Amino acid sequence: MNIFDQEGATHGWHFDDPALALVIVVDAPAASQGGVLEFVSDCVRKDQRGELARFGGVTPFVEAAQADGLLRRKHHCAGDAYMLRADRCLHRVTPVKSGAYRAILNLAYQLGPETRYGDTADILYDLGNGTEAA
Ligand SMILES: O=C(O)CCC(=O)C(=O)O
Repeated sequence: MNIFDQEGATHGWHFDDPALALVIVVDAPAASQGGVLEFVSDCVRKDQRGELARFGGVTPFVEAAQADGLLRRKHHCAGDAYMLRADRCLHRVTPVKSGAYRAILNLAYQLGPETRYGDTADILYDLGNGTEAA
């Protein structure tokens, strides 16, 4: 369960280690208060992890995705749920503003017996600055 209850709280751009994320939104602020899901949408066609190095990091990759019309934004309300191919699809939740509260439950599913763990979610767990994805 992830709770954003402080100004600036964010996931930062990352991949998940498990392939699928079923996210149930427990509470969410208005879109104007942040907490909006952003993702690069061609993850079904290709695994974006491999693309990051070619682009030289997260920022140029996201800028290129935006230029190609692949950057999507989706605001969710309390009671919404969505499923994301989270291991192949770069995504983030935008920072929440002061006084905003967002809580989600992420049910994570693997697709196979082998698990590869990375470090792109470090910002989420306060393990790094999260500016680069591996
Ligand atoms: O809060 C969300 O909608 C996304 C959750 C997420 O990115 C994660 O748990 O890895």
